[in-house]
Amino acid sequence: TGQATINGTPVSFRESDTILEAARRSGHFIPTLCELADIDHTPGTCRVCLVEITRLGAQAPVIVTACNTPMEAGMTVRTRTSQVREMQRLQVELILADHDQDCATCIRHGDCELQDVAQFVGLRQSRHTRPDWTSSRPRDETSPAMIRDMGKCIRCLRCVEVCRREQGVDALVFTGTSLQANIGMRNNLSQGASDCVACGQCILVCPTGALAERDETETVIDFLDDPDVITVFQFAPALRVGFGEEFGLPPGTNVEGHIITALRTLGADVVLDTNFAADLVIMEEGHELLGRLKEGRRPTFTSCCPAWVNFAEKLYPDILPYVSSTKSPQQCFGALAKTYLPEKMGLDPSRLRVISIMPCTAKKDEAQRKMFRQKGVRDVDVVLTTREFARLLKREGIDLAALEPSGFDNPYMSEYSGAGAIFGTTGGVMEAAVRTMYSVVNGRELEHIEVEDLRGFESVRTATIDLGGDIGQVKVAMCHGLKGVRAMVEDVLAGRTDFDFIEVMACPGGCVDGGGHLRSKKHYQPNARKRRDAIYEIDRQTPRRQSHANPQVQRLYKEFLGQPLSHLAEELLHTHYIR
Ligand code: HC0
Ligand code: SF4
Repeated sequence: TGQATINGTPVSFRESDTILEAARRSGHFIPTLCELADIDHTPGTCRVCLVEITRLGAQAPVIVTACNTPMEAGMTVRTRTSQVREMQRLQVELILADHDQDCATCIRHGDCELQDVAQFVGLRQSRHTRPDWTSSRPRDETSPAMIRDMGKCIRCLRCVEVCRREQGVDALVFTGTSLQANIGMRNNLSQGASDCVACGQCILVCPTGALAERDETETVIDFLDDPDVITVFQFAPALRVGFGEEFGLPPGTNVEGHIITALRTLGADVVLDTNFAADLVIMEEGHELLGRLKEGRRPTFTSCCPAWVNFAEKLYPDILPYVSSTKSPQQCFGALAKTYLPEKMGLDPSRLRVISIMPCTAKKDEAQRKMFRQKGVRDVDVVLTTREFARLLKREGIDLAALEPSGFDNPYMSEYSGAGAIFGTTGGVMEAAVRTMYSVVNGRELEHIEVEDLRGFESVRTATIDLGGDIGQVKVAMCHGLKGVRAMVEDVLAGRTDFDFIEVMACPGGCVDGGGHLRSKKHYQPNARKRRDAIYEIDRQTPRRQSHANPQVQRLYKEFLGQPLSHLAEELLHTHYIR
């Protein structure tokens, strides 16, 4: 509610607006390295958002940082004067002087916000780089999922903000001063030993190559290249609705068919779907839950999100007895891919390598757990995040958008129901479970299978569902984002709740906004709504919408497992988490 001018154009602004906010809304770009839309950043940290302002009645202009200077009526703002550009260049030079500039080998090569800003301000020479630059800041490789390369860190503090305020884990801290200033793990621990749960949310906001997944694309190329190896690929429910963005397709485009073609182009031997295993998990977890309800054991927490399992193990081990014993879809898939699949297809299991593509960093960690091995052999051999898969395609010269989509052709582990598809968004596992449990209890299908009460974006949502029969009403909750999860766990441990079933996804939004998904340079969580709408659209388009109606799941039980919770099912598809 005021008037000012930016670059000679009149703009109106709201009372609380900073110069950055008003400029952005009126289409004037100002570079930022610490600020990122929708996170609560520490203003004035990177100091590249410099602008020239002349206040009403002032004699001369001054240079200020746009992110923490409020708009004033009658103010004149200029973002591109030669003095502004000169000062921004100096600022970027100073950041670069204390930054590992081995850009050609960096995981962010060609996709780095620091490079973008250096180009924007017109920096052509970096005068302060010493040829013998070595960082006193460590490279931490102790997490199975991620690498922290602190020589590349510019101390923008976005990661600290996200870990603390969005996730409530608070594993990251600012340490030291001056040239020793650094982002470290709390209590000076290594990442592996720290409270970090490998959710990867900090990676999504890092502007440089300082935080990244552990890159395993080389291993996948080795497998593809080895004539003795049979590669079996699975990809996650949420991958297909977020991956097209990297190749210029509109957010929310379903690129399932493109991904299948891309994998075949790479030379994959067998292309299958994690959605199939999501249906299977509903069969196992649904029956497990009904059993627990009859015994009066409550609540049961879902177990398919590995960052949540890490969180429970590290921070709230007392909650572990309440976590479902059913393995995640990724791990159920792996266990069957090394037993059922080779039996059916006549393959030598020792030659199989299972490769997952997941929008998740913690899935790397999950796949390495000792409990998810049979006779020492991993059920899932390697996990690529969405970002690594994009990198792999680019390395191999494959443009996803130019491919002709194709379909699955495997009769054992590729078909899925709408219930399996919606696992990729918060509330999806719950909705899928309700559809199947209702049918088990009543012997008929739920009339309105789209359960609106379970859909939404609030970090904790609750509902009461009538399952009928001898079960009756159940109270359910869905939490996403670890901050809400922490509050829920504390309530449960203190006996303040009466929930029967609680779905947990560590990442705010669920897998559609997973910490292994593509990064956006504009927002912390880009396109969440569109990805999620696309997932619900897949559900609507799928001929069968309940997990128990999946013909390949029915076949698996008939020809291999027997029934849900059978001895073999327990052996392959269940685990337990130890305090
Ligand atoms: Fe998810 Fe999953 S839904 S965790 O969010 O349950 O990553 O997409 O693959 O395993 O299915 C991620 C997504 C999966 C698993 C499934 C679950
Ligand atoms: Fe925090 Fe998650 Fe990053 Fe670990 S991975 S430091 S828990 S945001």
